[in-house]
Amino acid sequence: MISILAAYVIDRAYGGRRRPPEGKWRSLTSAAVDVVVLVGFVATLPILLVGFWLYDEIPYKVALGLESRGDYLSRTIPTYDADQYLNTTYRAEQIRILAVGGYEALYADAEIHPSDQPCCLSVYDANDEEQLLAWLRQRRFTHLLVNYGIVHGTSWMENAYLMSRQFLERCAQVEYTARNVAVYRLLSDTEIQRRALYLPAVDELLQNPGFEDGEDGVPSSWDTHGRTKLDQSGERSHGGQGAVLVKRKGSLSQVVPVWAKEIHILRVYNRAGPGGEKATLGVTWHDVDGYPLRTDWWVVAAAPQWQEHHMPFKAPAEAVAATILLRPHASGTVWFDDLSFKRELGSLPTPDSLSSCVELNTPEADGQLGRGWYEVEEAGAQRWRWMAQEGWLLLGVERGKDTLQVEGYAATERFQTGAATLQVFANEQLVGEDWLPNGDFVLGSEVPRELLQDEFVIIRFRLSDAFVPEGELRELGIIVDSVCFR
Ligand SMILES: [Ca+2]
Repeated sequence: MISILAAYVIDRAYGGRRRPPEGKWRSLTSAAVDVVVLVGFVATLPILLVGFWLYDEIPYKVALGLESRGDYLSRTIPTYDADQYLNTTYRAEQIRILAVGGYEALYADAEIHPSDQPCCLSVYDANDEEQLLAWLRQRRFTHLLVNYGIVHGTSWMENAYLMSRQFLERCAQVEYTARNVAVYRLLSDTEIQRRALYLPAVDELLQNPGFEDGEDGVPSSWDTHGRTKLDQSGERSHGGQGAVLVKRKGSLSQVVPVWAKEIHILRVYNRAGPGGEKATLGVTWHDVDGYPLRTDWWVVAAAPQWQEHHMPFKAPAEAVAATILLRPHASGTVWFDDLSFKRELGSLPTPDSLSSCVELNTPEADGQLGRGWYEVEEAGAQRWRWMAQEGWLLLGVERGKDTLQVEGYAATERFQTGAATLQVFANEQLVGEDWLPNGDFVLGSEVPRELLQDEFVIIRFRLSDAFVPEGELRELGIIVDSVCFR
């Protein structure tokens, strides 16, 4: 065990930014230490093997070459990955970090100060935005490194104005989150002023979402392009009096404020007008300068009756606004009514609470499930949960696991065509499409690394078909038992 501890001490002492002593003494002491460690290892190998799984905090795997130093540090030090993010994103002299709730100074290149040391305790005295910004700017802090694992258990930190949602939403930008640690960049005065123009006080981000206001065939708050018509007779609407008919090559759009990196849900009611079959819904994300970052497209069916569609979108980092666009897909005309665009989660990401493996036949899965799932059902010892034709969920991302495994049961004989395919999307990118067998199935899809950068990913399933069992009103797709990263 002594040798393990020796390796541990050596790694800590020589591992970070500190350099080992130079010259002859370095090589002599190093060689001596190596010999001692080697002899120690051989002597204690049996004990080592017995205690293999008991001492996760001690870097025996590193010493044995089973784990890289980076992986070991990342696993054992909560703020290590955040430090690496800062080290690779900024030059050390560019930034100055205030650490809230514990930190490891050794692994950050830039200057870092703990907020609970005498130097910085007075940051907790500030009770308003002006005082707090003045304090931070006077000391040239540019970033906050927050270890929520500690902050959430320390009421005087958690309740401080510095950690309030109000302050962080108005004056800081989340740049990085993982493992309950977040990095915030403090905004400049100009950025704060511009953000204040965007931040809404209401849940619903769209203006006039049910097309109840407008005149002369034009809905207020919406930009109309090409051929669109507001019908206020109440005879064509889904709710209230107004609905809009969008014809071929026409479109409706509106710019709304959004929260970077958060999930937003677009709800749309649509039905086919003359010649209409499908509708295209687009969300274009913009940064603070109005520059378009990306457009996410959805194509949904348009039936003769009104149909409700729910679509999750994840805002990119840097996004402050989005343009919502509605139009018929390809040709024909489509009616739209009763839209809604809201953010789904709270303001702060909740990284550690999302599991990378969800067992859907338990009620505990509810916290990660979006739309499209029914309640858990039970008969004897059996428990199961049906998905409708489409369903989505949030799945935590786990380092080194990029295969998405879906297990479930399909009764393909119940489908009209006797067969069905399942499409799997990760953050709206198609990552898998398979024919389902009749009976139990296990499907695996590789998820590209670039989709696994955040603490969670949106997984959406779409079936090519669904069925309504006799005597039931529910539309059923498949039973999903588990969705896991492996
Ligand atoms: Ca309406």
